[in-house]
Parts: sequence; C-alpha cells; structure tokens
Amino acid sequence: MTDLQALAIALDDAAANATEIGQLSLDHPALGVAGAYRIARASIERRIARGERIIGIKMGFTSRAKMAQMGVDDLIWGWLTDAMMLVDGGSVAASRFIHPRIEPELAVRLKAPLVGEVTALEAWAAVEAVAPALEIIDSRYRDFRFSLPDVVADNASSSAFVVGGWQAPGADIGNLGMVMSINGAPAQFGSTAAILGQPQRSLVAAARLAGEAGLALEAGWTVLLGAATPAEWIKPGDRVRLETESMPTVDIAVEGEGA
Ligand code: OOG
Ligand code: MG
Repeated sequence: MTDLQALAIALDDAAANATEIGQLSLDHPALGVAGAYRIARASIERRIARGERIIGIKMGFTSRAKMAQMGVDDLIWGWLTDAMMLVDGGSVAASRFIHPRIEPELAVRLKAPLVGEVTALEAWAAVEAVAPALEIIDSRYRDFRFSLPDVVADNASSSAFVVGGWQAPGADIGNLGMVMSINGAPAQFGSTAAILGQPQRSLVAAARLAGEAGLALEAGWTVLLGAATPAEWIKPGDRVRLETESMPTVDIAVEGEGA
C-alpha cells in the first residue's frame, strides 16, 4: 500500500496553496474508502499542527441532486475547522480557492454528544440550534473530478462555510423552501426535504459514520447536513445569498481580481 502520509501531505499542500493535483485513484487504484478517511484525518492533523481547531463535521452527498451532479452515490463526511468558517454578510478572498462552488445547506449545533446508532428523535434532542448555511466546496482535484476514495481523502472538498442566524430547533425543518441567488439572480431553488427526505436523517447518518470511525460528535460542534441542490460555480465579485423559509438570510461575497 502507498504511503498514506505522503498523499495527505500532497492534498494538504494543494489546499493550503490553492493548487490542483491529479486524482489519487489514478495512480493508486488500490486506495479504498477506509484508507481515504485515514488520509483525510492525517491532512487535518497538519492543519491542527498549524493552529487550526476542529469545530465539527460536514455531510456530503445527502441529496440526489448532489450525487447526480458529482457521479458519486454514497454518503461521505469531512472535518470542519475554525479556519473554514466565514462571517455572515462578510467576504472571502477568491485566492483561497482553486475552482470554488457554493451550495445551500442547513447547519446544526450540538449541545450533547452523539455517537453511533441513534434515532432521529435522539439525534434531534442533542441539537441546541439550527441555522441556514452556505458551503463553499473546492475539490483539490483537476477539473473538480473524483472517485469516492478521492473525494473522501480530500476531506469531502471542504473549504469554507458560512452559517446564518441560529434558531431554536423547535420548528419543523423537514420541508423548508430554499432560494440561492448569485448577484441577485436566483440560481438554485430547493427544499430541505431534498436532504435525505428529512434533514434530521443526515444528523443520524453523521452520528453513525462518525461512530464507525471511532469518533463521537461532540457537544458544541457544528454539523453541516449537506446541500439541498446542485452546487453553483462562484467567481470574484459574486455575492451569494440564501433565503430559507422561516429562517434568516445568509450571504457571502467573493473578493478578488475581476471583482
Ligand atoms: C463533495 C462534497 C459534497 C454536499 O453537500 O453534498 C457536499 C463535492 O461535491 O465536491 O458537500
Ligand atoms: Mg456540502
């Protein structure tokens, strides 16, 4: 088997320098999903060594639209660090990214740990607050193309995210309309129901997948539940706004040359 640490360094360098690399699976066809999660973990350890802090996880491919767009049909997860978190209403430099895309999501913040097999009711009881969110994904692979082990090793394309105003988890979040606009023009329309039919299921899946990796979702963590629509490309000068039924608006601007 190849040296997983060397692959983790290649991916971490690509992310840190915003430079693309070739798909790992082309040169390492024996790389499986388990090895890929070890690569993701090792690349996050490098971020932690540089002073970043883990603040939660993100779920990927929880909607049919995303699976179809990327040609992958398994749920995946990745790590979130404090350095990925942007300020609602603020901006982010385009130079941080290789070929960024944005997608509408829901985020939850936990008040109690969750681990392994839990029911939706148990999962929801651990939620302190829920919020609309925009996730900026940026695959480190050329042309944004990957296999399942590739994208898992690349920390599920995690790059940046912005969370809107936190709400009490009392309201029914199962079928909230979402409109994501770029520069004032609606680009994607969807519903939170697109997230596994009911976004609470994404939190159940997050607890299960984390448990399989020997981890607990921790109190205080943020979990991104996955995109409700396909992702949209973004470029310098763009301002992206997400309107979610019965929730506050969240928005972010992309700064840089061309703006
Ligand atoms: C992988 C990440 C998928 C989601 O919300 O489904 C994801 C990718 O599409 O590059 O974040
Ligand atoms: Mg996402």
